[in-house]
Amino acid sequence: MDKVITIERHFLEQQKQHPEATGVLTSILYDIALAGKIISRETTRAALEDILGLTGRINVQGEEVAKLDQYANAAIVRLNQYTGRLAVMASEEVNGIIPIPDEFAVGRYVLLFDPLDGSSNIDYSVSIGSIFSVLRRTSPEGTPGTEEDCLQRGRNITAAGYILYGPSTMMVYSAGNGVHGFTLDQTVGEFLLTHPNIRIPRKAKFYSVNQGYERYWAREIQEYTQHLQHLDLKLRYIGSLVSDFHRNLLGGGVFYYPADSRDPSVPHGKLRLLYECNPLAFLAEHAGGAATDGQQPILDLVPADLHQRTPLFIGNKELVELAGDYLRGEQALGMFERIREVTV
Ligand code: P6P
Repeated sequence: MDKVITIERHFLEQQKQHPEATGVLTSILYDIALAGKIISRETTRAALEDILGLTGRINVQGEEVAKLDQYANAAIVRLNQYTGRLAVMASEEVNGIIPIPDEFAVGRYVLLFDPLDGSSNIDYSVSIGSIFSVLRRTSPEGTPGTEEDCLQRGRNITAAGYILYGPSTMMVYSAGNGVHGFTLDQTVGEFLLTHPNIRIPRKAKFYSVNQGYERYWAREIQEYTQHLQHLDLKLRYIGSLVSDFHRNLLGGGVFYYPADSRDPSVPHGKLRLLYECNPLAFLAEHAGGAATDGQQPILDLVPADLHQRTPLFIGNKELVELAGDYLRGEQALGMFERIREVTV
């Protein structure tokens, strides 16, 4: 029988590799894992407790807020605001920054999160997920955290990950030393290490994109997609980013949500830089993959707004780079020599 390693034990082992570590980041990651267990319990019971469905509210993204969205957001805020570990938080569900209430001490870290991504799938029992990233504050210690603390390049991320609420609940994270996956054992309430040192397989199996929007894409992306089809990749698209990313992380493939002309008010694609693209790009790069906006690495983008959107190409490094080749006009349909070795 393999060693049984809980996520807490793993956090501590990772911390030991940083002699200067004070244990604060470890505690933040533990609090996020605890929030994940609580949210997992609620997503499982949602239909039974009539908290399925919508609140009637519209969030800052102009999207209908599901009751579980609201619950997940509140759970993460409540579990983190009083600990004295954070200077400020920001959420995909909240318009501005989430300051630490005056009655609590202010800490050195910033927590950015999408409390329940893919929530439109909740009513259809499709897997959904929470996504997070942790960064060091840039504003002076002891002062209230600021929006600038949140508007940092993804390259500054200290740790990031997601909790996937699917057939099993999994937490996948990286603190910059490998990407590691844990599965929740509901009987003991512990996340146990099941996927150590995840690396994106070099041989791609899947491509993931909403082809229902194909007519709204740039011609280069239409050709890129035909190229992927010629490589006999399977189309797998759940419409829940965490699930689509997780499958490609483990099985090998590329996910993309390109810019499209569908809605002129949203010209850069639907996904949010801070809450979805940066944390997953951090994981992808630490798993040997890549993530770009089609032109440059996601992690190098300098955010100008808390809810900034960006096109996203993420997963298998060669397939992500191929998208850039098409967008720069360096690749055209039919030139296959560049990535034949990736998929044959
Ligand atoms: P579409 C869910 O709402 C989400 O933000 C991501 O989880 C998912 O990848 C994307 O939107 C799906 O968007 O336009 O294909 O339905």
